[in-house]
Amino acid sequence: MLSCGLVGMPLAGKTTLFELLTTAQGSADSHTQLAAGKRRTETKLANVPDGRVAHLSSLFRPKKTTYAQIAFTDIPGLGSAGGAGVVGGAGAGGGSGAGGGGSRAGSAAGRKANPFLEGVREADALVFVLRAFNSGNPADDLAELETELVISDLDLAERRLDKLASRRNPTSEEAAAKTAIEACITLLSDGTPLYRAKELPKGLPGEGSPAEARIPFLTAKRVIWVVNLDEDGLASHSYPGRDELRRTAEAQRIPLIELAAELERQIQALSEEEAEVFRKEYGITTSGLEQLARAAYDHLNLQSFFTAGDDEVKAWTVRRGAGAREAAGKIHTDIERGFIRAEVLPYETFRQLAGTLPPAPGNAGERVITQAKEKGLLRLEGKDYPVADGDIINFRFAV
Ligand SMILES: Nc1nc2c(ncn2[C@@H]2O[C@H](COP(=O)(O)OP(=O)(O)OP(=O)(O)O)[C@@H](O)[C@H]2O)c(=O)[nH]1
Ligand SMILES: [Mg+2]
Repeated sequence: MLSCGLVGMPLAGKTTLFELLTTAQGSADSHTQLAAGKRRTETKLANVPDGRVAHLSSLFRPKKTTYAQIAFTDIPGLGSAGGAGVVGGAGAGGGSGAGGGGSRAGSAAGRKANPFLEGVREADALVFVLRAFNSGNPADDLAELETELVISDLDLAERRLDKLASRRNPTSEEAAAKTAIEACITLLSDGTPLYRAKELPKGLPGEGSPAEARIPFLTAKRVIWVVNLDEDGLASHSYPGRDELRRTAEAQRIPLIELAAELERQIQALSEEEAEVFRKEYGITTSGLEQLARAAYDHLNLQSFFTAGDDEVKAWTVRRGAGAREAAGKIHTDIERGFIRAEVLPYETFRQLAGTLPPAPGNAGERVITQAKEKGLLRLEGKDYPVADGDIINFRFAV
């Protein structure tokens, strides 16, 4: 499952956004008071909103409907409130704000004990929460956040470099890695987080390398920028440095989302009718969760395919470019191993067909599939068929 870590300066609205993303509309605890300055790392799952799943479910009327999920983690602890200088300095990890962690002379121990870096490390993607309310300037938050992560990566790069430099007879991979790490250090020393570089230096131990050879750079993770606005900012579409931030985001292909977490959270607690009125008033057409989920899927090259039947309608997540057999493996290794064929119907075709069907008894979803079969629209695909976003798939397999 895709995991996204929320990071930001103190009081940027991380916890507010976290609650917004992970609390279903109208649910009982949507009024819970935020624990101010909460330092604990917390993870909760959110359903990825998808109108296609809802539609399929309304026709198949299955016993169970399962949306794709994203795990969001509220990662506190960056900056003065949660432990100043979490990276670098001797007090790495503890910081006075954390409430007396004892002495941490050895920086290695500090690194281990640092919940902020630990949280960042575990996330697939990072959501930078940048404060634009109360006269905050998101660009300042961004700069501070990036500096912290860059310092941590520099430290990591230098340690790896030392290790490699001590090799007597380096392999060609090790020699290439050394050059690549040096290039990373040049970028990082310049203050450039690796996700902002046009491409990563060639030669870094990648997917094919053993886990211990890979270098878990924090700034190489995919990043999404969220500018957290107040009502006025949302209404006027303005905040300090907006034009430049948007230009940068576009040039570097970084998803930029502007939302008002606190306002959306208040709206979330209302009844659906009331909420609709307020959303209209503020021009909120897409919820924060939907915006973030879309950006994350896009940015991480992920897509959804569906399985649909009497028992369950379910959205599955698979990387773009994955073949049918790999997609089958998401469901069960048996289906992957015994893969014979995939019966594929794109959701769009399903939707159009469903629109032409007169009412009749029986499972409406199944009737659409039968129609598609009769019209020759249901395709039979082999194991290498590249799955497309929105494919409704029935796998034929034998074990
Ligand atoms: N006006 C406005 N206030 C907000 C917004 N988001 C959060 N706040 C307020 O800002 C304060 C801090 O919000 P939190 O969500 O606790 O911020 P945080 O980043 O989790 O803070 P720490 O965990 O203490 O670093 C709270 O009083 C929120 O109500 C927003 O979009 N607009
Ligand atoms: Mg918080």
